[in-house]
Amino acid sequence: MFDAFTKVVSQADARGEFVSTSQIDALAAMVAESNKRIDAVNRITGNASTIVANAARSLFADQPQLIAPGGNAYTSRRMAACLRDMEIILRYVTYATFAGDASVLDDRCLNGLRETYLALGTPGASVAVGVQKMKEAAIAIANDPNGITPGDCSSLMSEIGGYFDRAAAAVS
Ligand code: PEB
Repeated sequence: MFDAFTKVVSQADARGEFVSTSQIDALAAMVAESNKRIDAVNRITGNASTIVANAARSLFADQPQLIAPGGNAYTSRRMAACLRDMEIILRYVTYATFAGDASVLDDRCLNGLRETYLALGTPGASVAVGVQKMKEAAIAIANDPNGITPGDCSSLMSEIGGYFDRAAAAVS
């Protein structure tokens, strides 16, 4: 598990080189913008249950077969497992956002997830739709200019979107 700094160190060490000035500049820029990152993590974390519940409601409205008898989210036990999975994925996206690096998401959440869903008979493509719905909601909340010092968060939002896309791609 890396963050943006340890990733650069690990890559430099693998080449036997010092950290380059361009890498230092990039990390310095990340530090300069770090309040945005922390605010985004805070907002997504504070709204996690709303993000999960609304995304799940919308997924089941679009794909009612999931909650019909025989569906993979039918029975309270499976519904609970489904909501829990969405929350886990969202939680790892917040970790990756905080760290500025996807490796925690990859190593601890997405690695083997496709195979797990295949073995369970859980439709990965539907999980991916749920993840995309969480992405829209999370970015709308994190990027809301109200109640916060306004600034340009476009590159951070595309970074966060990329973590959701990575999760969706890993299961679909
Ligand atoms: C991954 N999900 C499930 C299981 C595991 C995961 C390991 C099997 C064990 C269990 O049931 O608890 N666990 C989860 C995860 C990590 C982890 C992401 C990462 C660290 O440790 N069903 C649907 C929807 C979807 C869904 C499409 C969006 O119809 C999910 C939610 N996951 C779902 C369901 C089960 C499950 C298990 C329903 C239970 C399946 C079953 O028991 O038949």
